[in-house]
Amino acid sequence: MVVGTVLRSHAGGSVVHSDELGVTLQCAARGRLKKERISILTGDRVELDEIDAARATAVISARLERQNLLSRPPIANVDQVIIVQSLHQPEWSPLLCDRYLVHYQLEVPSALPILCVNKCDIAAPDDLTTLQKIYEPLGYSVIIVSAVTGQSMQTFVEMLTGKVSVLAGPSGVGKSSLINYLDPELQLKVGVVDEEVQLGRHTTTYSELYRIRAAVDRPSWVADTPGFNLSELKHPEPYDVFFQFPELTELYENCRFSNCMHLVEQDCNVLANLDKIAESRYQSYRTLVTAAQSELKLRQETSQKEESSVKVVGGKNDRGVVVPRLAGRYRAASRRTKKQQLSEHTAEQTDELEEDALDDT
Ligand SMILES: Nc1nc2c(ncn2[C@@H]2O[C@H](COP(=O)(O)OP(=O)(O)O)[C@@H](O)[C@H]2O)c(=O)[nH]1
Ligand SMILES: [Mg+2]
Ligand SMILES: [Zn+2]
Repeated sequence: MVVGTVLRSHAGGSVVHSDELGVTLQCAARGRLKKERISILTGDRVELDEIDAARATAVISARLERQNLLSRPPIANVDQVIIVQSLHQPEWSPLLCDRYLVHYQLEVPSALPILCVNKCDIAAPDDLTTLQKIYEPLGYSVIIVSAVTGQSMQTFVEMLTGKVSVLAGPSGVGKSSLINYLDPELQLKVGVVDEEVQLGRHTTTYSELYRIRAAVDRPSWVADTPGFNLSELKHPEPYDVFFQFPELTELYENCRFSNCMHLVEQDCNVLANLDKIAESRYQSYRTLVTAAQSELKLRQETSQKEESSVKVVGGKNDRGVVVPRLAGRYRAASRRTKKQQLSEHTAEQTDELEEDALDDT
């Protein structure tokens, strides 16, 4: 049985590379796979049949189990995510960097992302050191490179060797340039706005694995991704945000309240140790967890609204008929609603009182 890695995939078929045979083949998926709705995506490991070496074609007969799957763009079996940043052009944003870290830690929990700071040719060495001092003690590898001067590119290649890596990060930080540096023949488009609709093969709008020729001893693959804005990402659950901050998770066990979110709570061990946490990191945590909380609240409110927009009448045990509820202005407020409104009002007052009590201490 020959197994290969899908380098790119679209409706017309997939391009699959087999390390064993040392060939890249144009492949169609067996009809059965389509019928069973088994998708074939970039990064998938697949079994090959009917290999025709002369015509460089084969048939995909099965998809192996996925280790993980990135959501945007869809790429399967990612060994590591490299978060590319720059200090200038575009300006460094600690919040954006931390948001990327949270996102990809949740998507690929098996390996901490690597932080790659590109464009070191236009950054002050002191500023780069500051970044290293923030992130390295937290367990992240920080690599400082330049796709223009080639600084530390050999170390970069070593980090990619033998792995499937994905470069992620905001538009303009030099992801495509880094891949081009590794293999100038690829000629990925650089300096274009990713959001623009682009046609053609080597653009970042759909995902493709590229072989890193500079890594000679073991097959190594890298994928480019389009940049995205903070607003485009779905917020994770508040606790999920928290658990992506290693410097906070080592402190929470000594917080007084088990549901402490480490924002305003009394006897919070995180707040008591703020001097040991980088200010920008705690700020990122605050911003991200607060956004996650409000989004959660909004979601809960919306789902309640959806649920209550219909009701079941006439009979029990699924025999009833689902009918839309009348809009508010067509019906009188029930006694229950009135009572609820009253108790909500009181609850708000209690919240305010509690907040006042916290302020006082
Ligand atoms: N000074 C400097 N400019 C770079 C470097 N890498 C890329 N650039 C420039 O940054 C711009 C965006 O690069 P690109 O690779 O398209 O970024 P991407 O959107 O992350 O793929 C282009 O104009 C590149 O020439 C670098 O290391 N130093
Ligand atoms: Mg690009
Ligand atoms: Zn706490």
